[in-house]
Amino acid sequence: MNQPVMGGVATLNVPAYIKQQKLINWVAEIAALTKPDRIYWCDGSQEEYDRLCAEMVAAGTMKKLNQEKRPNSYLACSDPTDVARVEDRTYICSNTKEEAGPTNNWMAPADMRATLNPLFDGCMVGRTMYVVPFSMGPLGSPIAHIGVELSDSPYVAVNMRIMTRMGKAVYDVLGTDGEFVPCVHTVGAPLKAGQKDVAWPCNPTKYIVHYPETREIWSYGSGYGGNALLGKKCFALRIASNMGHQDAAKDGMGWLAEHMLILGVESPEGKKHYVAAAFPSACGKTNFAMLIPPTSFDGWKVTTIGDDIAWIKPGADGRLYAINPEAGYFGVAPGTNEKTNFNCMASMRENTIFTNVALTDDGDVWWEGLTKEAPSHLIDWQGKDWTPASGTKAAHPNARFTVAATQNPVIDAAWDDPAGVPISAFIFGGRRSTTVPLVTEARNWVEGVYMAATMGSETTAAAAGQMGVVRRDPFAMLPFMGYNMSDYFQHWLNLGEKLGKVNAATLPKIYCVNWFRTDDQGHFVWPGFGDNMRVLKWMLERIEGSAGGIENIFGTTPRFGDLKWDGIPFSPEEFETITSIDKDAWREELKLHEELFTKLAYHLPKELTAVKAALEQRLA
Ligand code: O2Y
Ligand code: MN
Repeated sequence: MNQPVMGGVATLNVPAYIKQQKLINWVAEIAALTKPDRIYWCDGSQEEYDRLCAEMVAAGTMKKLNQEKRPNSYLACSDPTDVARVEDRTYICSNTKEEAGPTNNWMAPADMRATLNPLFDGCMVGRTMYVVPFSMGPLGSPIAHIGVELSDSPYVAVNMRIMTRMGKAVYDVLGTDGEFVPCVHTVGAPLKAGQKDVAWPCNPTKYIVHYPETREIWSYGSGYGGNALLGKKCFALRIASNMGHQDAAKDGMGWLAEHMLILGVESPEGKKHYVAAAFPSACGKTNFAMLIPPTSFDGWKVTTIGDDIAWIKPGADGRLYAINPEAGYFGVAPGTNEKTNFNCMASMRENTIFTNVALTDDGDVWWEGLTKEAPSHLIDWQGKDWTPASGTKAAHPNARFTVAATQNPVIDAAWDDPAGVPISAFIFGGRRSTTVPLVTEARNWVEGVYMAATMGSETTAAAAGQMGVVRRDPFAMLPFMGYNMSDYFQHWLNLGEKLGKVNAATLPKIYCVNWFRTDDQGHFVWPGFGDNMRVLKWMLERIEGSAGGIENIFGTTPRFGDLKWDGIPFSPEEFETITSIDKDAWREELKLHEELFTKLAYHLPKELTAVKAALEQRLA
């Protein structure tokens, strides 16, 4: 291969197995801009992973945990200012503001490039640039796509190995002219000659930038999670949602990139369906994806395809086929325990990277909610001594674990199937203490799209005095939309219409759920977790045509007797508390839908305003 001349910085040393000149030229171009001291081409091997982790242990970025208690596992603690996704620094730089829409930050691509160029110039001086090739989805799957991330963070390289199919084999799929999404990431902390590094380099200035037209991602200043692991939210949701929409202009259908878990549910009779479910961030998605049915549901099985993101394409048979583009879970640790998610705890018994949890005196990890009682002494996520009397959280509330999907004891047999799995239903869930019933089946696709478009969640953090305010989060995609939200609604409507014409019988059913209704004292009424199986079973039977329900103003809901109650003392009165429809509350709710629609007025599909008008009529 032709090795382009470098601008007096690191030599490229391209491995012989890389055959694509366009890729090599791009790596050379970014290296010339960012000026790393070294370039390292990741091969994705176990040896490489172990070596990079050992280097991070030596550098103080990670601690190796007690090998007996947590084999091959590490703890990384970030800079206290770099602990979560930065939505206010995230941009969709489409050619026009309208294409990004009113829910996204936007800057004209040329202006953003002019802003970023000086920041990226020399940003990797003193560091190694890791070339990280990855496939989102099973290698070579017709639903999968390839990305290459250039990053100066070894933490990113090892996390990407868990979270994606990362390594040498990706170059075989890429060949001499395959497409890839170029992702450039820097922690934004160049090192001067002789300057000592810090454990978690980052920069107070942060930019997470997407250029949809050229399908590029540029991330500056953060080493954390969704800001830095660019295959996840940046590629698999923002860029991919845009690609799925653009592709509709080519093939008439396009595809969907959704903030959805995918699970399989099988009845004792062996009837199996796959459902995809969208919930806003930190709403128990991983728990639902790994649900263990109550003991009274003997013979029912729930298996996981994915816990966060789904790529969904129409098949020739008119069905929708979904893959999990990821290969691992980057889940929230606090609140996770053997009771809330046994399978998740089992997944992270070994080979796990923990970020921002607390360290126990015997070299294991701890976080709030892991055990009833906290240990008497810990080192907290900021490296300080901690006791229960400290009055602070030992783990950061957004502390994470990174584990391979293959460690999940209930991984679905088809989780890596390049063809994907057929989707029988979509579930949309918000966090609402009032108004929205436990479960409602949409009467048709358009009504389902309306439910998803208007879903909302009450803010749980008392932050900024926002407690209890409903934040609209259409399709749980608000922070992850790669184009105009109203065009996205239209894309869903178009897809449903076209699929319905191929085969109306296999068009997925759409459900709206709410596990979070409270009683007069503000206590949750629905037990949630494994008991959500009762709702899943009803859905499955609705799909099969065997379960009853009653039609109301908003769709079809189960009556008390339509759900299986064995093994739980749940009364019809309690059921009424979480399923009743308060017409006055709904009149207020529809005013809030109107507010949302006013904000999204540009290109808002008229079908949705028609659904709203029909709901208003029924309420009257
Ligand atoms: O804070 C972060 O960077 C992680 S955000 C995240 C991680 C895994 C799955 N979902 C989310 C999310 O915010 O939806
Ligand atoms: Mn998520």
